[in-house]
Amino acid sequence: MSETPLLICGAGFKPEERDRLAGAFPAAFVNGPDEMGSIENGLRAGIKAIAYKGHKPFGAAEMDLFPQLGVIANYGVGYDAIDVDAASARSIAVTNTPDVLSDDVADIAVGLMIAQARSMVLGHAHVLTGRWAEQGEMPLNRKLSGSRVGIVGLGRIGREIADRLAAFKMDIHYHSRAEKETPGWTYHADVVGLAEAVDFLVIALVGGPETENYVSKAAIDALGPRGVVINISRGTTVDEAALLDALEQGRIAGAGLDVFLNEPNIDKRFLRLPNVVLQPHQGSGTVETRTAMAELQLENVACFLRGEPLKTPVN
Ligand code: 8YV
Repeated sequence: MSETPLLICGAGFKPEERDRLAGAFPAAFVNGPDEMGSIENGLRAGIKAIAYKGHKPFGAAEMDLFPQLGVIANYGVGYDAIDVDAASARSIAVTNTPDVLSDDVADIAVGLMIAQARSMVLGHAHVLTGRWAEQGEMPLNRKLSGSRVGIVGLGRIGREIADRLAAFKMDIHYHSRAEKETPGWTYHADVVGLAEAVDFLVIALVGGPETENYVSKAAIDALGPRGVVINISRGTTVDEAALLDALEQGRIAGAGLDVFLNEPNIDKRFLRLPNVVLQPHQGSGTVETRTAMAELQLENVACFLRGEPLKTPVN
């Protein structure tokens, strides 16, 4: 093994996550793929594994900087920032951190639905500003239990969301590439048909070019004036401009969003909307889950550097 086989890449790593990786293997650090070009040649030549955290593009040009690179271990289930085809073409393995975060992301999706439907952010302000004492009850809001929900993408996270909402006695509809074994749930072959049939549309897709604007303007229009969009996947999966137009014009009832285009510098139009609940991409952001994600990432790095099979390969 060369002296420094590991590159830790990502300004978002917490100090303890960085220390843990660097404690396991001699490591260098950069803030993002855009800084890889400035790593000194000798160091670059020895890098065999990269632990990556972030959403900045990591493509072929960056991979080619490291002649011995064999694995990119991503911190996160979504690896849309990494050009996996380019990695495969170079025999570089890519790993991710599935399963360990599904509960938390599903919890946030349900939390956003309840917060949006029950006006919990407005309710909080009603208490804090003294309006409750001065003006009395806040305006009535809307029942969530028993309503109709459509899940776009019934993968690991989508299914966790659906299971939770089934306990809310909701009528579960879904769209995915193929119909699944889901007794009592209704499959829709297209998203517009799904949106037409439900009031809450929850997006649980993978990111990347194949799902860009998957929830289109037509789907948002089909949702109608009682419709609420919940997105815990990636900002790219919905036509964000069409969503903003519909929210501003009251053509849908609202949205609960954990993900956006251009995070964290999101479109300022979101900040002026009264009918949204917004979160700073914190779906997996609990101490327990982030610890498990960091552990799985490290395990993948360790397996690779020790010549053992990878835990969670994606290519
Ligand atoms: C991020 C996520 O990984 O797992 C995913 O795909 O979106 C998140 O958990 C997290 O924000 C770290 O970048």
